[in-house]
Amino acid sequence: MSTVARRTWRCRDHGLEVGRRTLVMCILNVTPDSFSDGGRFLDPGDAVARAVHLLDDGADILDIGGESTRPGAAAVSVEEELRRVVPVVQAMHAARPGVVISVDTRRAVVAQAALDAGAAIVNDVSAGADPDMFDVVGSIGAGMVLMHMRGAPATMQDDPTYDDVVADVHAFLRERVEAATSASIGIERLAVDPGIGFGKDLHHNLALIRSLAGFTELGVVLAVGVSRKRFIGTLTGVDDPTDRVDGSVAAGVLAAANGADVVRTHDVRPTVRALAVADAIVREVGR
Ligand code: HH2
Repeated sequence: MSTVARRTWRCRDHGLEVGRRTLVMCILNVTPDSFSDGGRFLDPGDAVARAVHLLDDGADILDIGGESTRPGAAAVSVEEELRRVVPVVQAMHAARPGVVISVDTRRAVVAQAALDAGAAIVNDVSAGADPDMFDVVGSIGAGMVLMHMRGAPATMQDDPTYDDVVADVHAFLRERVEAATSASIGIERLAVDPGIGFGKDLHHNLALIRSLAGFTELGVVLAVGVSRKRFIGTLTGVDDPTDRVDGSVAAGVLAAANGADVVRTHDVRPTVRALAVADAIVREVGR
């Protein structure tokens, strides 16, 4: 029997129901260098066509990013990040006004511009490190994802070590939730994410996915991104990220079974179908 509490994730004027079934956040990287879809959607027209396709496959949230955070990724200027992201948010908001758009950024300036263009969620892999970020999110009532990352993308995979990865990530996320709520972001607007692959080795990633249920105690939405990541390649022996769909779906399903409310993915159709089955078994509901 399901023990997942149903509640509403408030993101501007959207109320996303979580707990009944697992929500799917689809990934649209408008970057030249993202590890699996870089360079494919740089043209805004191509990006919008891709987004429409992902949404038609059943995604609940569209996550648009203009900076790759893969290990060793090159830095991007603010101007370039704005130039990549804002036109796509604008075009998608115009094409599908009801769609919940998330912007994957660490910069408050980019978050503000994306929110002005119609985004409703800020997905911040640095969990609000930019001193202006909480003000930007709080003043407009946006949703926010606070993700754990060890160090910076350029160096985060250089031999990451923890005393106890699950306890360390949990303590960090608790502190960031407290910082966000102290900065006047309502708890009903927050999500946390353990940041799979962000300064973690294979065993860290597996321990975190195995222990997700403990993060639900933070009392906010729990999001997880496993899609096509390196640990899937390590476990399956598949080098090409676009060929890691089945391993990604397996990890996404187990994340959901272990308590994730939102699964972030490049491969919407297989993920939605797999979660329909998983949710029916674990939560006794259909999509
Ligand atoms: N992973 C990536 C980027 N953003 N956000 C959250 N909340 N959780 C994640 O696990 C996460 C994230 C990295 O994946 P991707 O966007 O596909 O690659 P890149 O950073 O190279 O653009």
